[in-house]
Amino acid sequence: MENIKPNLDRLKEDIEKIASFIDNSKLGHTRRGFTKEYKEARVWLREKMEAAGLKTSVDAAANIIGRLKGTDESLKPIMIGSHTDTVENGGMYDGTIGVLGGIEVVRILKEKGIKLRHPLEIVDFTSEEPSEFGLSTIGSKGMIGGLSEEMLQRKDSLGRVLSHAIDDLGGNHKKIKKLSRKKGSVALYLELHNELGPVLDKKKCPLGVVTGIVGIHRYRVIVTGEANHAGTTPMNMRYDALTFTSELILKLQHICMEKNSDDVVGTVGKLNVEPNASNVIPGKCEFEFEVRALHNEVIDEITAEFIYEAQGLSEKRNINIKFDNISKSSSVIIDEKIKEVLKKSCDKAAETMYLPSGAGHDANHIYEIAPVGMIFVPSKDGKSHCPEEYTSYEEIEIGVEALINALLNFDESWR
Ligand code: HGY
Ligand code: MN
Ligand code: MN
Repeated sequence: MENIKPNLDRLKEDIEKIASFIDNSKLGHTRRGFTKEYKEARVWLREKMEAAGLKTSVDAAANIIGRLKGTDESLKPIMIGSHTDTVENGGMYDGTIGVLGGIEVVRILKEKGIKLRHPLEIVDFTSEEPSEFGLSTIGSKGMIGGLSEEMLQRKDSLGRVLSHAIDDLGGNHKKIKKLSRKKGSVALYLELHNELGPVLDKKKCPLGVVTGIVGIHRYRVIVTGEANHAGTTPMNMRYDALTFTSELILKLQHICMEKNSDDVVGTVGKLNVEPNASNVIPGKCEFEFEVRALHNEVIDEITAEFIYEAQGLSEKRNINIKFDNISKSSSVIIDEKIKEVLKKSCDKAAETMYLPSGAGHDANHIYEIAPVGMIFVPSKDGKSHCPEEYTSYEEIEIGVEALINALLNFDESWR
């Protein structure tokens, strides 16, 4: 069959349009989940889906779903998805190219008169990035019934409750569990994403087939020392929560670097200091850390070692420490058969290599109910989650072409 390419001008217009729904007071692209910009972007997105011929709905977890009928409606749907929220001061491609690329696939199929056997669902998953509620991948967790009552009751800094925020987006938190998708109810999940890392760009390879996706465990840690006068308290009479926290941060780095049998990474990316004044010894610190690896056992091992070491240090310094798990997503190893079909589909579009994903994705959760596959396009200089994030339109075009090939191949052969 001839190579089917997306209409790049149209796709480009969509990518640039959604990039206009941002918080202009921030750097780069900021469209945080549940904000005004996010809601406006999603109204526009839903209209785009309808215009492409998709029948849209919003599920209980506020995911926007556009459905295209298949010629055999007894088959389970193939799902293509990603997200349209961003991190703060983020880039314009993370997530958006997967959703908008999916809509472009639908338009191309229609123009070419191609009918799929399977029903097709294009999904914009609710708030994929870590949200103000201390939770990421809210929509995909919700879709599989993985949002616990405790999670739904979490509050953001303004005191808003997650369950209400989901309802406000058009979801229905009371029905999330009941209406969740069960194992086997989706034939296959595909996601096109920018790599968010340096491998493809460095190797000058336009396409990647993902072999596995890291699992992520996140914890909130509260360190309680004693605030006191920064001038009058001698160095050996202090219970400084921040110097202790610094020791912990370096400890996590050390443990992760020592463990080089697997590509494990650990990060403290969020830290609050109280009272945060130059002449007061910090009395309290609150930070969040995450550990990621391709094997869940490695994450468990590293986390256990860190917590053990931290507790030892806490006794030594007489400073209290408390750990709370915020979230755990399991790693994914992609099925051999899926990798094979994706490789064949990508090879037809451009040179392709296999690589793992160091970023987490909605696919981590959808994997609980369906086989998943991911295609990556390059991120220039490996930059992402920052304003410099960049993928050229030519690279996005190749990615969508590969996605079309993959969809057609799976639609024909997938059981
Ligand atoms: O944090 C992540 O890995 C993803 O970009 N949400
Ligand atoms: Mn991201
Ligand atoms: Mn993403």
